Amino acid sequence: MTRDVLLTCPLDCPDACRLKITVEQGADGLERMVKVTGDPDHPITKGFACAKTVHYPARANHPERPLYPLRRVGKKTDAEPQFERVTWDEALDDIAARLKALLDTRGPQSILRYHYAGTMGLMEGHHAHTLWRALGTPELEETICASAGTAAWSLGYGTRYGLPLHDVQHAKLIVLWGINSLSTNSHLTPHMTAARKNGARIICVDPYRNRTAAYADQHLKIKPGTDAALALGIMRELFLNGWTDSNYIAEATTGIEELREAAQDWTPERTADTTGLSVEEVREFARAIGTTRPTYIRVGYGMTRHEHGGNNLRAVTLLPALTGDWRHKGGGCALSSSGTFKLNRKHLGGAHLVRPGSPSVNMVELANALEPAAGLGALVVYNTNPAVVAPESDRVRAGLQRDDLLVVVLEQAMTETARLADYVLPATTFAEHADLYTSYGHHYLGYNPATLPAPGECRPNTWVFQELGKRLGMTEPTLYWTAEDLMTDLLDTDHPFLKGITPERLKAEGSVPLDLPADFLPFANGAETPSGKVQLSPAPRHREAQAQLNEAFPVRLVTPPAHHFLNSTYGLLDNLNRAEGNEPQVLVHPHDAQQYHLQDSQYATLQSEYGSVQRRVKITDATHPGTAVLEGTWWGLSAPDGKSINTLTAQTLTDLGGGSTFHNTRIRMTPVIPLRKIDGASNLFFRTE
Ligand SMILES: Nc1nc2c(c(=O)[nH]1)N[C@H]1C(S)=C(S)[C@@H](COP(=O)(O)OP(=O)(O)OC[C@H]3O[C@@H](n4cnc5c(=O)[nH]c(N)nc54)[C@H](O)[C@@H]3O)O[C@H]1N2
Ligand SMILES: Nc1nc2c(c(=O)[nH]1)N[C@H]1C(S)=C(S)[C@@H](COP(=O)(O)OP(=O)(O)OC[C@H]3O[C@@H](n4cnc5c(=O)[nH]c(N)nc54)[C@H](O)[C@@H]3O)O[C@H]1N2
Ligand code: SF4
Ligand SMILES: [Mo]
Repeated sequence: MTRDVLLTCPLDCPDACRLKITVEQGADGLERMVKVTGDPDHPITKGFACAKTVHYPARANHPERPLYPLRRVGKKTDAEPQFERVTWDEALDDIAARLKALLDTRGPQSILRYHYAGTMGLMEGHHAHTLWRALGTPELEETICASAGTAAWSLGYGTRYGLPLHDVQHAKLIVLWGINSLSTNSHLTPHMTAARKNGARIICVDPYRNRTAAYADQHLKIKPGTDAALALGIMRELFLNGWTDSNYIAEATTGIEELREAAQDWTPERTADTTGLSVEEVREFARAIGTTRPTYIRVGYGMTRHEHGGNNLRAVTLLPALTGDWRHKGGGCALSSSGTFKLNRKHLGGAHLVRPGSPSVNMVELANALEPAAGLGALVVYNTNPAVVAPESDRVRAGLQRDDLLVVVLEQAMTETARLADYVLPATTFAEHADLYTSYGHHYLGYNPATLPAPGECRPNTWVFQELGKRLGMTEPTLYWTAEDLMTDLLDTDHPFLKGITPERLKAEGSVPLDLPADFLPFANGAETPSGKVQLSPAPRHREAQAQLNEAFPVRLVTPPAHHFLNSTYGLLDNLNRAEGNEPQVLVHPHDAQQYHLQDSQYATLQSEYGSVQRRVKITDATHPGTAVLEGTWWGLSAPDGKSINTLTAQTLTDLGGGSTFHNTRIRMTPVIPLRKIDGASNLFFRTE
């Protein structure tokens, strides 16, 4: 017997799709999900789910999914971890006692919560932090993804607003700048295709020919980390040719003279030299932006994952403030639509409990935080997989393996982080718990009831933290809220964007559009900044990376998302690993292959300042000389050497927002000769030439 249910996708993706999920009753009488597609009636989802989430049932029903609380019995350094099943009471009593001992002897600063956006749910992703804030443990600076972009955007524009997706069809020029949208924002594609039918041209600015570059009419293959130079070069042409909107600049911006001055030295020749583009490409790109209204620029986070990523994004996103595109329906720029969700966040995640001046840890610097000298006694991980996704993986793993550190991991999968835990606590999926969802790509608020029974003894994060809270004597009422309590509080606001959205309506309709003005042109007359204007000062600058390429590390490695993965969420599914080529591959330009003696399909050692990995080489002119690309944060278990690509990446922080710099890594590549291969084993043995 099957039935269909509609639920919002919880994953860290701008599309926040409304999914049509077929559930079937098993022999045990319990319902499970068996098929996922998109809700055909949802205006954004339009009936399709992406190439990855159609496989969600395989991860929800995975034979290795943890279904019961597990306690480590073997050593953390064992190659195959060993756990024993324990009851929830045993696990929670012991964890609570150990946290209590730490609180009493070493204080709250000895305990760190570590999480990210494995679920975007406001309950299980955000409100789950309440216990830790009530206890006064250090704040976690959530910097691994969006913080450089957010900081850069907020300097210029204040709030993150994006235009409604259905307005994109009005654009006559679409620029996809540092975003592989066909993979990472796939529900934008129908709107771009509609615009193209209306005569729009599509240009992609990216260091390599990804799916999006292939879809675009033109690909500008920029050198990584040089976007500010390109944007300043375009600005110079805009000023010189009178392609600026002087009314908009006068009425809606401040700081124009400073920006004009910053741009004035960026001649097409200098811009071309810095960015690796031709003079002609620079001129033509500037002309296209300067003379096409409306121009819609969709920026991704790619350009922010560099040392000067904040300046890069700031420079690019200020272009529509010069052309006045913000006044044209379908024009302007989009990074995220998060700011549109004007919820009452006063109590979300215990925000009201944060103590002024409380210590904080930047999540990018986890490797440092796990050093014994940093004083942590316990790490509680949920909604993230740091053994794979955080920089300097070798040190992160060594830290997680410390015998004197209590590591508790709440998980839906036996990730490499879970495999290093003292306790693995089985977590529910989005179909098994109630939650609310905003979106960073559109304007619909979503609600999912708990729809399927939790398999085994899986529990929501908030349930686990409430149980720990009780054992620790915590009386903070918001800690014990249900998703419904939270929803009622979040919707307790008079903001016009939320007019008419009540908990009852959200529960009845499941996905509800915000009440935005029919013509939503959020920056047409200024911005939500201290001056009320779009702030062009301080003018963005181009700066060379400190981690400059040199003889020892002559190649820049970029590690963007893979089409069939969602960060590391689907890394356990063999079919999706196969769809990505079975194992991670490094894309190398023929010129570099020749220079470093690499052969197609053979292995190379990739060495950075922080570690080394071995990867199969794919020679392709998709990238350019001096830039190598490796798509996807694969599980180390799927790599020939068992290591994550983040073995190579640095904890270096961005210029603005203290963000991650995953696309900034300098490496050298040397060939490897396989000594012996054991069939079926994940470890191959290699000798480096
Ligand atoms: N299929 C899929 N979808 C995803 C994800 C996934 O893993 N897989 N992850 C989700 C998450 S968490 C996020 S944050 C988003 C991220 O989605 P995006 O914003 O698309 O991803 P980025 O890593 O920011 O990289 C985007 C592009 O920027 C390019 N890039 C790198 N450096 C530079 C540069 O200096 N300048 C320019 N112009 N481009 C550069 C990369 O080559 C890449 O093609 O996607 C979400 N959606
Ligand atoms: N080299 C390199 N590294 C990167 C990136 C890159 O582009 N290159 N991208 C970075 C970016 S943008 C991001 S956002 C991070 C993302 O990295 P992560 O935050 O680690 O995201 P995922 O890898 O998707 O892992 C999320 C985990 O949360 C778990 N989870 C999901 N829902 C729940 C729940 O309800 N409860 C519990 N307890 N667990 C749940 C999932 O099972 C999954 O294992 O990776 C970063 N790392
Ligand atoms: S991962 Fe993104 S595109 Fe895929 S179903 Fe979820 S929200 Fe939609
Ligand atoms: Mo992200």
